[in-house]
Amino acid sequence: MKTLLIIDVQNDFMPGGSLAIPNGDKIVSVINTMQYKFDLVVASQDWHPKDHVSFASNHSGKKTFDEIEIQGKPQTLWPDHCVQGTEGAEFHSDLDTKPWEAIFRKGTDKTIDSYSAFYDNGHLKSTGLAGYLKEKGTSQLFLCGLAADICVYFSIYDAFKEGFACFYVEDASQPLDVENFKDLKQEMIKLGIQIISSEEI
Ligand code: VGL
Ligand code: ZN
Repeated sequence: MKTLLIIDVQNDFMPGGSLAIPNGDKIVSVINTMQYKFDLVVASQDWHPKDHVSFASNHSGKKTFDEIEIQGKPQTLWPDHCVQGTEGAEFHSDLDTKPWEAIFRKGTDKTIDSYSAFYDNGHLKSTGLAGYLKEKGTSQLFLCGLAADICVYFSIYDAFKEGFACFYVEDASQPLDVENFKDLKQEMIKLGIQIISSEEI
């Protein structure tokens, strides 16, 4: 059974947003078309409280994109983004959410960041997504969205570890940092994750 998992296609990650991904808006129409080819469609939504630990604004003397340590783990400090209840946290207004069966929110705990839609960055708590997908009978999991080198990458990695056959849909995703993503893509290929285009589905 084929499931599509759409990662964080939200206003703050769009050009003009607080944590803009270059060409982030280009994937919206691709997703709108391809999602009807799946048996099940689910999405994740980055959903932070205002006082979230990943925001540079909550660390005096630090600026955005600084690296700090939190509970012994490296943490990039981001601009405020996807704050619960704000316009920036909403999905892109052209995105067709009708076929989505469920939305999994992440990053809701102010003390830890959560790039993956499955687990927080410390792998301490599960969102329940892996269990949900398994109970629904997912065998093949297709992932897309924003940002390819951050939340999509970490979600794919966890999905692979959970035993799903994973496919990365390249034209339905965009990275924050193209150079960084080149290496991550090679890692994905080594793991056995298939890189495909939406037309191949
Ligand atoms: C993301 C950085 C911080 C993402 C979320 O969706 O890729 N990146 N929070
Ligand atoms: Zn975030």
